[in-house]
Amino acid sequence: MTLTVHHLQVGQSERIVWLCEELGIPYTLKLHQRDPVFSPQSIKDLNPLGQAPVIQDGDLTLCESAACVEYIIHKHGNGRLALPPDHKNYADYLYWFHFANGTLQPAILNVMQVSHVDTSKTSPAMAKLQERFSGILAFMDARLKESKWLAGEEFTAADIMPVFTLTTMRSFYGFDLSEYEGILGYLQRVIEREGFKKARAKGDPDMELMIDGKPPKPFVQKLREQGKL
Ligand SMILES: N[C@@H](CCC(=O)N[C@@H](CS)C(=O)NCC(=O)O)C(=O)O
Repeated sequence: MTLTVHHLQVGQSERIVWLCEELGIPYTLKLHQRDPVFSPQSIKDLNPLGQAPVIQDGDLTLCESAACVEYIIHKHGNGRLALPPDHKNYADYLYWFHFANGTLQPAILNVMQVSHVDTSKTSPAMAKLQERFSGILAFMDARLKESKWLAGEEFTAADIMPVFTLTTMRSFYGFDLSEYEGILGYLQRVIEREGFKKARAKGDPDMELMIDGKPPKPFVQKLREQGKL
């Protein structure tokens, strides 16, 4: 069976490319470009919800980042990059793995979506959502000051899940990370990994790393400069 990973460039499917490179498993990578902001027809043909990641393995087509990560780890990676139930950091692994799409990514999506409606950005609702998101970043920051990787001393899939939100997502909603030294040190450790470098070279060779404190240039601004929007 050949594993195929569909990656919508500048998007959260970067996690799956990165996972495959960290595991060193064979896979076919199919790149898709945004049209100009949302998914192209090629992704809609694979996923009725029109979102990436999508993986294919024989007759199977599977979506959702966390499902794809678990599937690949257990079907193709002999369980590597997951911690087993008898590992002392098993609960940490589960917590941080699910924190990424259960808490971190929804929180910034809330801020981003409300900011589109509340253009003054000063309403009590907006202030509350911002405060909540800052609290989440501070919580991660504290963890990453005491621990090299999110689940402990070992790099795991719990690290592959949240990095999109801390980096690439900031080109869609530009939050500042300057005050979070723990997170910035962590992102530096991430980009030094061979698996990460290989994934970036294959999946998004033209995209900047977005690991600085200050937010990167907005994705829509780049599209405007390229005359695509
Ligand atoms: N919870 C889903 C979210 C997937 C998702 O929102 N993907 C974005 C990429 S960042 C997408 O496909 N956007 C294009 C669109 O919605 O048209 C997952 O983790 O797989």
